[in-house]
Amino acid sequence: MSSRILWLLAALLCLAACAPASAPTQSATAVTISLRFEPDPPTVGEGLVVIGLQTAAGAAIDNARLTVEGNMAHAGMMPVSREITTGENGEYRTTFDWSMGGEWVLTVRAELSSGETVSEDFNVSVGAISSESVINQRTPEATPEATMQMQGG
Ligand SMILES: [Cu+2]
Repeated sequence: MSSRILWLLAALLCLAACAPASAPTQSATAVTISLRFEPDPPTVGEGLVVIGLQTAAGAAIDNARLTVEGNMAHAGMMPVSREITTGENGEYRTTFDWSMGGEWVLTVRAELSSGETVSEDFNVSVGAISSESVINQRTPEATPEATMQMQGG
């Protein structure tokens, strides 16, 4: 097969596989949800998540109730969630504990004053401070050196 046909096949497969997931989760009210992080990009530990909420026309929405839930793809991790009830100039801030480095999906759900709910998923790459922090084993007591010292003493 030529590479052109392969590319077409890949494109078709992706269309079939991705179409349901990429369907807009937003309802009739056009609301733009944006995200930024401090630090940017986020790293393991406590950081700040700032969610921007705007109408399609670009007006700030301050009176929504937001929930943010972070999940990682692998099993065995507790989701991290936060709730924010006040915005300022369309910005909602919350501290967020990135408990592990790697790929996260952040689900932002906004309940508007009209009672309508909009939500959107964001993929977030969280940088690890060291390779060890990816698997959350930073306790010095667990290192072989510490164990040996204890046995020797
Ligand atoms: Cu994890």
